Amino acid sequence: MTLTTTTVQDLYPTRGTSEVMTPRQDPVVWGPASSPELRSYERDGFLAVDQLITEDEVAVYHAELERLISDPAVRADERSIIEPKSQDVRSVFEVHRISEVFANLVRDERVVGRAREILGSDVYVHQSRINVKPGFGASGFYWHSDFETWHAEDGLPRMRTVSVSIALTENHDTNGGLMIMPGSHRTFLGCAGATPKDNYKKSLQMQDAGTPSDEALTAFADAHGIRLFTGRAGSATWFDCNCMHGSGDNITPYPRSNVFIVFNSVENTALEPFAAPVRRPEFVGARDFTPVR
Ligand code: 6CS
Ligand code: FE
Repeated sequence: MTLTTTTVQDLYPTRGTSEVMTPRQDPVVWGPASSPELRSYERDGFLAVDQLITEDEVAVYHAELERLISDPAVRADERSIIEPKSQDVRSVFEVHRISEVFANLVRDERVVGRAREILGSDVYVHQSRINVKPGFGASGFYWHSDFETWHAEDGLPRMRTVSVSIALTENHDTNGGLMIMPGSHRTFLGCAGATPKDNYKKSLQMQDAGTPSDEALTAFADAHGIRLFTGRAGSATWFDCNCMHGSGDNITPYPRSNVFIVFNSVENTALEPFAAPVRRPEFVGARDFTPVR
């Protein structure tokens, strides 16, 4: 019997000795871009939706977020990331599995239907999280491409992954909103610097490995500009896994809470990390590829 180890080609090298830019080798919309929305998503790498869920629904999901973050068992769970300074809960991962309320949101046709349309296949949840981003100093996320991490550390081979961030509180232009560089999704920025072991423990608070250089960020910003997303609770931003994005600190009294769901195509399931010594835990990078039904 011959054992064949199929070595998968790494189309997007990253975390070597120096930064390397690779043109995107994957479609953005994996099916016919048959609507103005899909065409603008394909062009920009994102789609802003004024109201994805109603105010009443926001109240349900916001109440569930509050319930989760005030549950001592959730707070003590490894799925919860705590703000270093204030000791507030910053994020809770895998909410689609620990909360029936958020599991329903994932299955909602307005959510999973759009993900299937963009990815052109059945989808499963690679990651979900609630981000509380409380006021009075919650820190943001420095510039990064999610796919760079999901490729390097979770082993996603192709750019066939889409995220949706649904606002559960008002996203003002002052309270640390999501910023994306429009069109940046068409270039993969391979970052310099190897991934330390257990990197996720640090990176979920403040990313280090996988951080672009000032020169690369300047080139991207000069070429693409920067768009800040604001919107009322219930609004949403769909964005491609390879968008260069980040968010600022929130020093206002107004929390910027959202629920963030990452859909991956069932044709693009996680392999072994392409540039990390070990896999991340399943609550950050799913290994259950059951399609969302
Ligand atoms: O490492 C990750 O998977 C997470 N980190 C950030 C800053 N964005 C994407 C994802 O939630
Ligand atoms: Fe991100």
